Amino acid sequence: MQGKIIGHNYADFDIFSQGNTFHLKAVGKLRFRDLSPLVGDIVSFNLEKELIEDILPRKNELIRPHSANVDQIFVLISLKEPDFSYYLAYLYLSYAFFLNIPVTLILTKKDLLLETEVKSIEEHFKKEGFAVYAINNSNSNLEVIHDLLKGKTTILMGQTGVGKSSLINELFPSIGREIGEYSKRGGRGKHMTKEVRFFPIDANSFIADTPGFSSFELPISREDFVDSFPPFHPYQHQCFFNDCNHINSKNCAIEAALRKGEISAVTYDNYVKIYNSLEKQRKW
Ligand SMILES: Nc1nc2c(ncn2[C@@H]2O[C@H](COP(=O)(O)OP(=O)(O)O)[C@@H](O)[C@H]2O)c(=O)[nH]1
Ligand SMILES: [Mg+2]
Ligand SMILES: [Zn+2]
Repeated sequence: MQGKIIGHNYADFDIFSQGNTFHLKAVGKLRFRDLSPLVGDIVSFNLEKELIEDILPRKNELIRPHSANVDQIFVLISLKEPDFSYYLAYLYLSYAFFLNIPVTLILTKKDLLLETEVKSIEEHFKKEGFAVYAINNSNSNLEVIHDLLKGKTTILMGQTGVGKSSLINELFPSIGREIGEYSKRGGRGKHMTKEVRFFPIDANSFIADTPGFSSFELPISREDFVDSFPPFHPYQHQCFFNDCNHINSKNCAIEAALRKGEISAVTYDNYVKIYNSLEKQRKW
């Protein structure tokens, strides 16, 4: 039989197959192949022996959150509480681009910000070619988001408190995620989501809610980041130097586009900020 690993607790794996969830262990020989089962893996298993016997080839593998076969990433950034941050938005969008996984930007808590401000942030990202939606978890028609999930394995990324669990509960009340209170005083939500777990929505759709991370935890080298910043993609190979980092460089296509107003100053400044945060980071 075949199924998908939707969660695990040390060496115990939860496998979803044809509407049922089985709890199985992995045969030792997988270790010799230097393969450890990951959440998201499609595996073949033996129900009588209660063992996972093989892992099918992976479409992709993410280091953070450690998982496999992700079809799309939803980056959730709150418009308020926590305050909206271009920096965090670009951090996650770059990570998805680096992984070559389709990404949708979801701006949450639109009820807490003026309509005009929401529109201007939305427009900023639309202009750069991103798929972007502004939502309010407590009062909105989330059909569009619901439809995007069909037939896919989707990971929600974003800082604590942006409304990831609330969105899952709003779309699929039976999943019943814990909602953390966003504390205004501490400026941080409580950490409630610890490990990756895919929740089956139907036979071939899954959704996971993951903890956020900072630029210091971004598993991308500085060199890879230079090629992974989505708004710069239309200008690739146009700089004078092949390894141009687009910061005070000679004949840089990005800096030229910035001067012409084709690239926004906000976007460029956040690129530099993320680039500098990766400076002292080890290579992956
Ligand atoms: N005003 C407003 N609050 C929201 C919205 N979505 C979630 N919240 C609140 O934000 C807090 C954090 O939500 P939660 O879903 O736990 O965020 P997570 O940490 O990303 O999973 C909770 O107090 C929610 O009630 C929204 O659309 N509007
Ligand atoms: Mg949560
Ligand atoms: Zn350049």
